[in-house]
Formats: sequence, structure tokens, C-alpha cells
Amino acid sequence: LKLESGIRRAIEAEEFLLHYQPQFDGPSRRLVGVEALLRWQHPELGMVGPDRFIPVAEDTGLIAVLGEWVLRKACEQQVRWRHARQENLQVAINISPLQLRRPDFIDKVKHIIAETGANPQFIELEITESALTQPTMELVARLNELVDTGVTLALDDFGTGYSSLAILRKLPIDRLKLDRSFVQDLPGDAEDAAIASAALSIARDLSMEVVAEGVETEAQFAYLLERGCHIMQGYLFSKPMSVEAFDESFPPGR
Ligand code: G
Ligand code: G
Ligand code: MN
Ligand code: NA
Repeated sequence: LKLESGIRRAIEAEEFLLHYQPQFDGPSRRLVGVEALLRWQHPELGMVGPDRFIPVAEDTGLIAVLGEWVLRKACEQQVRWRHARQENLQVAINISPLQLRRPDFIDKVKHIIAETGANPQFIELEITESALTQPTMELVARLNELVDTGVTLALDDFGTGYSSLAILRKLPIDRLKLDRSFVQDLPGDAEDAAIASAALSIARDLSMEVVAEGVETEAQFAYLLERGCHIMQGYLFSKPMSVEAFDESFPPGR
């Protein structure tokens, strides 16, 4: 499979698209935001998921241009929703660690926000925990510069990377995204329950919010809500979907 040579062409052919998965405020179950999730509508292979082509894009350096495309599309969509809904939806965007490390990344973010008119307060960049377990001073400085642009930062896949409290305190992070592997077997599994509770307690101590991923059952929802989880995302509420399907399922004013 020649995914590699396909990526650049596919950007131009507009074969990439973003699906969006809604996120809900825990107590009120109100829609508060979405996570943008990249898809490739491949002419021969059909819908290809990011697990297959993001690693290829990272290996070939194409992640820079693909990641920029994602940022721009998600910012444009935030503006469209703001106009259509008369309120802001928080839009979360996955950022590859390789994107983050590029010297021109901050300028790209600023440029795209300015060009699209997106409200940076409602743009959240998700950075995987594994990229930040041993952050250099340079990387911490970069995260601070990012926050200075007005965007907020979330630590994705939280719980899989063994971040220490000492390190978490140094990072300008607003949210922890509890990895779905720790949500999956709640509330029955004692180890997962301990990890979920620990994440919520760390977040409280550091004044961060927790987003639970992969919430599939009311029992998981109730367990997390009871322990102060702020935001919920998962199949219990909705799968990721196209903008058209999203607007139909979640019309404004509800
Ligand atoms: O949506 P899905 O479950 O197929 O996503 C699988 C993985 O791909 C997730 O870990 C998600 O973070 C990652 N992913 C989805 N969209 C993007 C994107 O736009 N950029 C990057 N770097 N990763 C993404
Ligand atoms: O790593 P990241 O958090 O970015 O990955 C998000 C991925 O999780 C998306 O690809 C999405 O399809 C998937 N996902 C979202 N909600 C659920 C869920 O409730 N259950 C499962 N199994 N996967 C989910
Ligand atoms: Mn994510
Ligand atoms: Na995750």
C-alpha cells in the first residue's frame, strides 16, 4: 500500500476530512465542545483511519503539512459554528509531537488563527502525554508560547505516560484527557477505578479539568461524575461524525 506517496496528492484532491465527536458537560449533559478526528476518504481503500496514515505522515515529514491542514479546517469550522449557533463550541485538535517540535509551529498557529478569525480561547490543542513525560526546558517554553497565543492545552491519553506530579505542575495544561483504556472497565475493575480516581484527584490539586474519553455506559458516566469529572466524551453520547451529521444530531439552541 502506497499510503506515503498518496498523502500529498490526497490533500490536494481534498480526500481528507474531519469528523467531530461531541463532548458534554458532566452534570448538565450540555454540549460544550468537539474533538476533531481526521479521516481519509481514499478512492480505492475507502475510509482510512488515522492510526494507519498518521504514522506514515510522521515518518515522511508530511505530518507538518497535514497537521496544518487539520488546524486550518478545524479553525474554519469553529468560526462557522459560532455564526450558525450564536455561541462558541470548544474545538479540540490533535497535535503530533513532531508538529510541536518544529520551530515554525507557533507561527503557523498564530497565522491560522488570524487568517480564519477563530477564537483561540475556544481552540484546544491535544498533546499526547507520552510527548511530555520528560519535557526539555525548550519544550516547556514552547508550550508557554502556545498558551500566549490564547489557545488552551490538553494532555491526551492521560494515564498511559506515567507523568509525575512534579512535571505536570510545570506544564501550562488546562485539561487531562483520561485515556479510554482506564474508562473501559469502570466501575468494576479496581485498578482502573484507582487510576481514574487518582487522575481526578491530581487534576483537582492542580486546578485542571478532566475529560473522560470512551464513556460508553451510564455506569461509567455515573462513576466519573460522582468523582468530579468535568467533561465526558464517548459512544454513550455519540460517535465521531461528519459536520452534516453533527448539525443534524445536535442542532443549535438545545
Ligand atoms: O478517531 P480514531 O479513533 O480513529 O483516532 C485514532 C487516533 O488517531 C487517536 O489517537 C487520535 O488522537 C489520532 N488522531 C485523530 N485525528 C488526528 C489528527 O488530526 N492529528 C493527529 N496527530 N492525530 C490524530
Ligand atoms: O487518542 P485519542 O483520544 O485522540 O482518540 C480518540 C479516538 O477514540 C477516536 O478515534 C474515537 O473514534 C475513539 N472513541 C471515541 N469514543 C469512544 C468510545 O466510547 N469507545 C471506543 N471504543 N472508542 C471511542
Ligand atoms: Mn485526542
Ligand atoms: Na486518547
